Parts: sequence; C-alpha cells; structure tokens
Amino acid sequence: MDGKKLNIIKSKCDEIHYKKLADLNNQDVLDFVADAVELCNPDRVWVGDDSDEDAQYIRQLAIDNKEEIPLAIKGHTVHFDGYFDQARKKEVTKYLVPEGDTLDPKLNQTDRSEGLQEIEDFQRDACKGRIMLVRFFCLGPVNSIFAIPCLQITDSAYVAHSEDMLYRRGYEVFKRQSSNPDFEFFKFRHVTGEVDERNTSKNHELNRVYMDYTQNTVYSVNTQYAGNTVGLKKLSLRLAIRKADREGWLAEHMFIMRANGPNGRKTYLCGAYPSACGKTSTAMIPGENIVGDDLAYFKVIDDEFRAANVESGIFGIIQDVNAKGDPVIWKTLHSEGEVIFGNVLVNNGKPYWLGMDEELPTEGMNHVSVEWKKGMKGPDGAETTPSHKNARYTLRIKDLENKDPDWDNPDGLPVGGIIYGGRDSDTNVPVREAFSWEHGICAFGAMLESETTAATIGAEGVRKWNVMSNMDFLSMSVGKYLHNNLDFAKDIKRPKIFGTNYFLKKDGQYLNGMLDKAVWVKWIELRVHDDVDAITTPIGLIPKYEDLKRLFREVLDKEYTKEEYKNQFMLRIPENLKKMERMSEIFSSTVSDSPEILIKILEEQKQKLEEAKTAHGEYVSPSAFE
Ligand code: SPV
Ligand code: MN
Repeated sequence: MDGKKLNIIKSKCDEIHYKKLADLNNQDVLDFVADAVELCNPDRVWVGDDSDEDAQYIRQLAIDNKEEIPLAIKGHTVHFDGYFDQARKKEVTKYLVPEGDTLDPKLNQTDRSEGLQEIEDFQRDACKGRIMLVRFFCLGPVNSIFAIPCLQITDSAYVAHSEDMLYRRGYEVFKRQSSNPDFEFFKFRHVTGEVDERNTSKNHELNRVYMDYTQNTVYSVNTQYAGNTVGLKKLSLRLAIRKADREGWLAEHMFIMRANGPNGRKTYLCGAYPSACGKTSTAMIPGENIVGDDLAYFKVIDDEFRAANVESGIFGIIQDVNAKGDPVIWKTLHSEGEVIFGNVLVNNGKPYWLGMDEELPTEGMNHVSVEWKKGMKGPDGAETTPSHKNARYTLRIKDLENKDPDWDNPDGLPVGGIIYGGRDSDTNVPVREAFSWEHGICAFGAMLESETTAATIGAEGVRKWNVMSNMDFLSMSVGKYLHNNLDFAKDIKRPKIFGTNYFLKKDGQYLNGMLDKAVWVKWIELRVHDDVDAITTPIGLIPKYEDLKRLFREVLDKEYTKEEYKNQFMLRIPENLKKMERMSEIFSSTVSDSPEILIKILEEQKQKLEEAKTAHGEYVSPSAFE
C-alpha cells in the first residue's frame, strides 16, 4: 500500500476509524478517501460501518450541525435546503467526457479534464472546519445479484443520514469483497461548500454535479438538495444505466408494488411516472403493498423477469399528502419513528405543507426564512408559499404498515406488469394495455409525456416528453436505451405493459377521483392473468364497462355510471393524432438512432387512428370498438 496515502488519511483519522478503512484492504477505497482528504482538507475523517451506533452518531451529528432540527414527535426532524437549492438542477449536471470518447450530443456534458479541474477548484479546502464522513452502502439487496456497493464521502450529516434511511448498509459487503480484484463499486464525493447562517450552501450559482462515468464516480458541490447530493439516488442511476448496458440488464426509474388479486394471488407491478404524476400514491394504494417507490433494477433469474427495489426508504413529495388520499404515509408521518421532513413549514414543532387538508399557520420557519410570514417575498422577489412545492419526507420502507414482507428479497420479485403513467388533460384514457412488449415499450414508454411539475426547476405546466420517465437520467442516447429495453429478456415471458393517465379533464374538471387508480390497478392485475376481456381500440386494449362497474363497487364501493365510463374512455382522435405528430417529429428528426420498430408502430398507430376517424368520427365511444 502506498504509504503516503495512508499517512494522509492517518493524519485526520483516529485509530478506530482508520482501522475500519484499513480492514477493507481495498486500494481503490483508500485512494478515493486519501484524494478527498488531501483535496478538501477536513478537520477530521469519520468512517462508518454497518452498526446502529454509527447510524445514531450520524443522526445526532445532523442535529448538532443544525442540518436537521428536531420536531415535536420523537424521531422526527426537519431539514432545510437553500432557497435556490430546492430541486435537481439539470443545467449544472454534466457527464465528464474523456478525450477520444463521444457521448450522445443531447446529453449535458463537458470535457473531462476541464470538469475535474473545475470540481477540484470548488472542493479544494472546502471541508476546513468540517468532518468528512465516509460511509458504505449498497444499491439493491445485499448479497444479491442486484447489489451494487457504493462509497459515499460527504461533509453533510443530513446526506449521510438520508442515505442510512434510503439504502442498505454496505460496509460488510466491501469487507467480504476485499480479496476480489474485479470488485466494482460506485463512488460519490459531495461537498456542501461555504454555508450561510442557516447552514445551507451559500454559493448556489457554483453548484455542480459532474459524473465521471469512466471511473464510476460522481462529484457534487455547493448544494444540499438530496437529488443532487445523495449519491445512491439519481447520481447512481446514471451510472447504473451504463453498467446495465454493459452487462445486459435494466436500471429503471420505477416503483415496485404488489397488487393483490383474487384468492390471495400476488402480482408484482412496476411503474414509471414522471415526478408528481401519481407514482408514489400508486405504489401506496390502500389494500395493496409497497416494495419501493422510485428505483428498480430488472434482471432475468432462472428464466423469470424479476425486479429488485434499489432502495430501502422513500424520499417522497409531501405536497398533497393527506389523511384521505394517502392514509398509510399520513400515519407514518404522524407516528414516532425516524422521519426527515424537507422544506416544509414548521410552527411550534409541527410540520405543515400545502395540500395537507389542514389550515396552515401564517407564520413559522421554512425554506425562505426562520421567521417566515404569509406574504413574504423570496430573495428573488418572488411570492413564497408556506412549504415548497417540492417539499419532501424521508422514511424507511420498514416503517410503512403496507410494506410487502418480501420487499428485501435478494432474488427480487417476479414482475407481472409494467405501467407507464403520464399526465395529460386531453389525450390518453385512464388505463389501457399494450398489444405487445414492443408496442408497450414504443407507444407507452418511449412516448411518455407529462405536464411539468415542481420537482425540476423550470416552467411548470408545459407538456414534456420523458422517455420511461428516465429522460433526466439517461447516460446514453435515447435510441440505445430503447434498444436495450426492446431486447431485454427476449427469450422469456415478459410482463404485460400498461399505460395510465390520472389527469384527464373535461371543461376544466378532472374526470376521475383521486382514488380511481385503485380500480385501474385491480383491472391491470386481472389482465396480467387474462381473467377479464378487453376492448381492442387503435391505441391499445381498454377495459369493458361491466368489469369496471364491478371493480368500482368492490374496491371503492362506488356506483360507476356508463356516462362516466364513456367520458373517460372515449377515444379522442384529434388529440391522439396530434400526439403522434409530436412523436414523429421527435423520433424521425431529433432522435438519430430510433429503433425501426418504433417508427413502424408510430405509423401503424396513425393509420389506425385515421381509419377510426373515417369510420366513427373524431370522438369515439368505446362501444364502437366492441
Ligand atoms: C424525482 O424527482 O424523480 C425524485 C426526487 O425522485 S429526486 O431525488 O430529486 O430525484
Ligand atoms: Mn424519482
């Protein structure tokens, strides 16, 4: 071992923590830590293992550092990110491309050596006066073929605490692999940067998230928002998509849930929905069971299509979480136990957020100010809200009473169906099934669109194309990613594919209730097993009225009228044709390597819509196709 490197670490590390590192007997780990220490110059280095004591140390440090503030309920804390640091920032998130390599030109990228130089300049001596935390985690269940070990360096106890809730601990995984020369792991180096009086990153305009895909490493600086800092979340997803490409599996931005069918049948479903399109609330439908709400890896095991939850917790949007719509989350958010609230309003030790169905105080502490008052303007002069629209909660899956007991299965879970859920007010029916895997991947997944929301920075309410809801995280061209999806698990029975849209409107009013998705999921569950028939339309297979009428009665104890059905499942041909036009434009000119099958499916779909228009007019009742 390189004595100089060891000495650098030793100079900042007490014996116990140094031993934890040395015991791993891994030169890559030592190099990464030593380089970080030398560059960032922390006062000391703390190394965590998988013990509860170490987890407790981090929790307390987050409070001592004032990165988290305890709330009235035991175990609950609140964390605030800077006013300008409330979401992922796409413009400053870039791939570092080495000389001689090329990345798809649509990916945000910069020259590798220049990027590294920039990050080093921003991180140099930036941990002075702070503790550098070194923690080991695992993406996916430990001791499984899904597992990807990760090393996180951060000077934020909030980041390390969040990771402890959101991921499996991985120190022992590293230890077991100490003699494996091919041991591959992901590395993250996050530095908070200069902080203001509220301990939030001051230099938000110097925020950078740079991904060195050649080294499985991501650097992040001058930010605290978890989507930019928690290495195992979206930073790792980009690396995982490349690793999956090399190894022949898929890394997806999807929930995993268990839908409960007749006679105790368990059917696992995965779903990709852009932010704020009902992803978490689908995974949390009362009566069903959650496995995970954000990230899934797909692999074939013994000829079965299986998915594993990458995470062990949820970092969810809190806006509109209320007792009626999300009873299980609501309960966990009001029970003793570990919960981090992010960017909510706090008054008298109690967190408040928009859409919680309670009257909100007109003052308190929030992301704008420690003494926020209604009407207060932000530092940019904009109106402020009591809680941020992208305010979040962090909790552990194990603390949810509706968790699937098998959520941590090292072999993952067999997938019966995949759902692509968009948000549009005028085009797609609430639920439909694809004609085939290829049709589902191309017409539902690849053509997924959503009106924008608050989780990413930029204008809201604009219709945006978001392939598989994975667009922000693609680390290769759209065409290559779609080819990988089309080719995956070719020789085995693949899940059925479905599309949902909970946001259809008529005269400005939503056509569906918040809970109707519970019915669509039951219908999907039945269709996975071919228990009910469906109607073939140009855009896919849709439910029959009788089946939905029965399901609405059984699931929601609700009378479902033929009129509602007609309004919801009417084929809107002009809007569908417009969508096809948008997609033709994208896939024939913007995307340079569109799969041929996609272009074919697009043309077929257009033709079917035109034929239906000639036969039945522009707005067609489902009965026309029966
Ligand atoms: C999302 O926006 O898709 C999230 C939250 O899951 S973030 O961590 O910002 O990615
Ligand atoms: Mn997400």
